[in-house]
Amino acid sequence: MPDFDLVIRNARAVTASDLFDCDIGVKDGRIVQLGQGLAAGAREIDAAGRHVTPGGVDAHCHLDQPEPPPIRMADGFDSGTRSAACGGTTTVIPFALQQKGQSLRDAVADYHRRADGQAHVDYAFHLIVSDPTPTVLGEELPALIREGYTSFKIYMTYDSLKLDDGQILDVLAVAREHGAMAMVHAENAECIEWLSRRLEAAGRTAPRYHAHARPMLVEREATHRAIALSELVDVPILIVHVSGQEAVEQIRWARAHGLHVFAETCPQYLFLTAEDLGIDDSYEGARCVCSPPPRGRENQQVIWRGLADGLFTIFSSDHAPYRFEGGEGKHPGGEERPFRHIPNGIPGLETRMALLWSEGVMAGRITPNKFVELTATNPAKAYGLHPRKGSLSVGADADLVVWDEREFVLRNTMLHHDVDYTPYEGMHLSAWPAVTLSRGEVVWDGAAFRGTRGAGRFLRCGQPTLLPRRRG
Ligand code: DUC
Ligand code: ZN
Ligand code: ZN
Repeated sequence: MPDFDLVIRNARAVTASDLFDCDIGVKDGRIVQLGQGLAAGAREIDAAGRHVTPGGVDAHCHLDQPEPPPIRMADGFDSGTRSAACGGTTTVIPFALQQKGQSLRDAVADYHRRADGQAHVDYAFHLIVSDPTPTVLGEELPALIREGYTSFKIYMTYDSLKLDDGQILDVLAVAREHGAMAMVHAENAECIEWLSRRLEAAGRTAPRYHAHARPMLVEREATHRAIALSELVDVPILIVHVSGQEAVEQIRWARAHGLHVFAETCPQYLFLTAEDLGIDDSYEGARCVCSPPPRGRENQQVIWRGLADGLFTIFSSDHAPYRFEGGEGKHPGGEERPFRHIPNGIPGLETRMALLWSEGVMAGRITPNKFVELTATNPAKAYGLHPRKGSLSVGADADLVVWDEREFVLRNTMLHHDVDYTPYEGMHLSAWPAVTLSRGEVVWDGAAFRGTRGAGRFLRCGQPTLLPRRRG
């Protein structure tokens, strides 16, 4: 009987702190030994000097969220987690979204129905709290936190989701009392509404005006306000999808004042600019309509610097998948619509890891350790999944990526989502996963998807471990 179900030989193992050569022994889906010259495994993969990292934890993605007809998200848990696996992501944390008037418990039950038996890799849920009634604040949210839904997103914009400042304070107080992580979408709703109406009145409705309706000022103001609200309640927050300089400055200010403000950014703020929404009134730019919008090119350097120097805690995709063609996505009802009515979001689950390994690690902008920290270890810690997830260590789940460092041109035809485009079409990349393992099983072999629908398990999250525990 072999000692291991699987041995990965000759790995250049990368963790958030170390880089070392070893064999990795796997049994019953977990890493059970790291060492040199391990005994035989029932299966063996020769990594021959290749980097091996923990599988990615994509802590911000939207799958199968209900939308007002005719809009429909292109990816559910089947295609979304298939594409995650092929891109080296082995844990996803999408959102269970509470509609206004809906109980939070019903929202969670609905998302479980959507995910049950569909996923190829493991998944947890963040909550989206859009209706913080006394029952939600006093009963449902505390109970759900205890049951393993330990993070929730709050929106400062979008009419159907946004909370006012008093509601945000109420929700943050629950996060403080019960040890949850509050994620904040920081954009000023009133400013966006005012600007959008003026743009529309002037006939400026092409996709590129989406960026004019959401300038960096609206993100800066809301980021500042979110920081102040969290300071008032004395609770950590995590600002999601930070897009550029002005929000970064607010977060640096908060950190310098000793506040526990964490930050996430996404590939669109490294690789897209406002020009991708269009330089004229063409509708092509609808593909890249997302919020906050991509900014001017100089902001890309600001985001790279923040990734390298520790300003950012997490690198997520904010995968929000809508097809460009047809009437269910970027052309609602089959038509070109004013920017306000274009569904917000771009696909990115499958490309997140390779974009950062290729343009971050291989291009010398960040270390391999920083890559692991941003894409796997920190998201697992922030959302209470560490060290089972996001870790290449004895006892962790054998969620691993063996990297293939070779040049190629990215095409949407290579991807496994159900979206008909990638915003990164034609990019020259120099890395892609050669193998992805989910709990020791090959789900991507470098050429084909090898997963099994339903093999992905639901994960209950513990308390965030990015900070030391509070006493009492
Ligand atoms: N912005 C969000 O806040 N969520 C989904 C996609 C987007 O662009
Ligand atoms: Zn958001
Ligand atoms: Zn989002």
